Amino acid sequence: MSDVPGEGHGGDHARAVFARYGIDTMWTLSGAHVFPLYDAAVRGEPAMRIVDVRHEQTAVFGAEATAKLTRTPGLAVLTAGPGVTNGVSAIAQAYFSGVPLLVVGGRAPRYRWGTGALQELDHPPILATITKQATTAFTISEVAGVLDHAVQVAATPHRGPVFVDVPMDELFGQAEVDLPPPNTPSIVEPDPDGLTRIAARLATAERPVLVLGSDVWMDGADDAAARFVVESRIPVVANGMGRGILPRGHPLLVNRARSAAFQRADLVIAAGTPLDFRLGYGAFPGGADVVHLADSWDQIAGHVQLTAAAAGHLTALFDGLLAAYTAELRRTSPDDWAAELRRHADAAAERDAALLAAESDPIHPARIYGELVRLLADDAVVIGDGGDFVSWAGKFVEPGRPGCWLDPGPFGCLGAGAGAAAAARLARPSSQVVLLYGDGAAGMSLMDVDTLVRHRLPVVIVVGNNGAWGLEKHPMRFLYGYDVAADLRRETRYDAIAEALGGAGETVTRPAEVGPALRRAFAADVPYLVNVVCDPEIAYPRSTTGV
Ligand SMILES: Cc1ncc(C[n+]2csc(CCOP(=O)(O)OP(=O)(O)O)c2C)c(N)n1
Ligand SMILES: [Mg+2]
Repeated sequence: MSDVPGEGHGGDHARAVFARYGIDTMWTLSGAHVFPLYDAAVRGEPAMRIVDVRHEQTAVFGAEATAKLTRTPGLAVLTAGPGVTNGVSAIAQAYFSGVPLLVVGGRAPRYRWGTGALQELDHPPILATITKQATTAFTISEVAGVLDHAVQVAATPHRGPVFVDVPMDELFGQAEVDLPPPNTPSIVEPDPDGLTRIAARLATAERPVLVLGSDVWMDGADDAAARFVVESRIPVVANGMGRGILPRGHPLLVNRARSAAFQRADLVIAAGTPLDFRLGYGAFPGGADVVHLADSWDQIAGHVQLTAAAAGHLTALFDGLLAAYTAELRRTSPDDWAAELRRHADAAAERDAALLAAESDPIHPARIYGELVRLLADDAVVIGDGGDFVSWAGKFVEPGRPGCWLDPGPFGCLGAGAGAAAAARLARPSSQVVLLYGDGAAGMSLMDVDTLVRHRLPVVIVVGNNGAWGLEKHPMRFLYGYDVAADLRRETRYDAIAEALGGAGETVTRPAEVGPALRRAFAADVPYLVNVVCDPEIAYPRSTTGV
């Protein structure tokens, strides 16, 4: 693909930018305002893949998951007005999760602006607070340059979504335009003195814990992080896309001993994750010192008294920290501490064994995971979209590799499931893809099983059907002694919906049926939904409410 789109409409110019950054998939739902982008996608050489969905949120969630799985910016094309506003929650989700995303919006024609054209809405002010940049390319001659810059902004740490809309008349127009010269992204090297100070503190720590978060994966630092852990022998708690950097079964992976780790630690190094509600806001019960490592300075926590912080390219950061630590005279050995946490983690796993094999009727949600985890290959992609049902997954499913776990991140928006599942099947054609839906969450994107069917994207879908918005029902009961607006129907046949849309599935009501049903789902060559009717009275034992 040439860097010179030359003569063409605005869609051709945009496509030249997409090609420059390896963006080969367009997530969209049709609207006349954006037709030139489709025209360029299908006429280009090679043609771009267009994934047309049933709701714009699925387009953006699909683009977000593409970016998470491939570490290439995702692309969603949304038609003007309601197309863009339907994408807003998913754009916010990508913003909170630091995911590079280019959202191109249609826009009412420039020559009619202010006269009441269909869907005439000024989008950038709506998007301003949930994007790194939201702007309009007002003329066709600006399209390539504005988009090129926007992709670079999205992909520069700390990553995030960007939005560009183009007036319809300009997008349909013709012009001869060159792309701006390619720009080599600058890499922010961490400050070596800062790393030396952190290494010195680590050398005196008796009970250090390292937290690996999503940005470690997104910044391509998963290998460097694993090297650092293996050499330093520090126990690890992983969250978000940091899960799998230490594969399941690794002796230093102590997610199952998380409470003990944070209660007893004297030093917590949090890498590539905000010190938010998921990490007790950075105030650990045992009063641990806290070191924050991030991909850029603007991510370093301002609300925590940090012992030290470092920011920059996370691979350079882990490698630099390892070199500095190796040069230190170690005054403590982390091995006894790691062994202590290992014992906690193993004891937790033993305690879980009974739950995972529970024969109770109605089905305990943990039983579903008891059956599922033994069927998962190392490279299986697991997607969580729901409340309690997905919290159980977080406890029981340990990925075998990095880049295989998709959760909503700190924005916690239900509804990403179908888009994420489609993206996962496309990004990992030969891997198992499992979508875990709460029955409530399922209602937000189940219609996009149609998209999975039309695009021939077989995935395994498991609905934890407790007939409730469980994660809200139980806390409301706890607070008020009753609950309201929290009930759904366990009789609802989510599998029949999948079937009606061209997929397949079955309903399971007995514990012994779960395993065989999952095996049939993995063997199917269409999207296959296993609707597991489970116990509404079981609440996930939660230690944090997120507020
Ligand atoms: C878009 C959106 N709306 C509402 C919520 C609030 N919320 C969080 S969890 C939850 C319940 C989810 O129910 P379900 O998917 O059935 O999972 P369960 O907790 O029952 O296992 C709700 C409503 C949210 N996070 N996102
Ligand atoms: Mg539910």
